[in-house]
Amino acid sequence: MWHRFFLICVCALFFAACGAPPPAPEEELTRQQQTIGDLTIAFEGVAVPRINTSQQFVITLTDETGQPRDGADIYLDMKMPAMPMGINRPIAEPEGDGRYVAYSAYTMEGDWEMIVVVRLGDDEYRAVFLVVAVE
Ligand SMILES: [Cu+2]
Repeated sequence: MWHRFFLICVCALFFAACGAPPPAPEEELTRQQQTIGDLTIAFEGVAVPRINTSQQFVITLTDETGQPRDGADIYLDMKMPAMPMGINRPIAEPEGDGRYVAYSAYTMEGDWEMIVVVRLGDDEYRAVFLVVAVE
């Protein structure tokens, strides 16, 4: 009986301590992707990025058969849905093999929308990826 009571206390303490901690910054990468029509846009960056540190973003384009798509003009539009944050639109430079790389920094902790704007010929594609930046 005492043993059981002790266990309940330990669990209660555990949940009190670990209720809703802010995510810890880490270097682990996250990869998210969206398919819009015939184009798949993948976004890769640090999963839980720290603010005001240089971040690398890798955009990968593939067509409906999984082949890499080169020749696109791409920029990212970094926005916070909660407030106007000024313009932060890094251009992604092509590296070949459907890969494009951009650099910028998150300037505030919280929810960011990473809007990837892709122009391929006359077509424009927009994919939105969500990232939470921490202090
Ligand atoms: Cu903000």
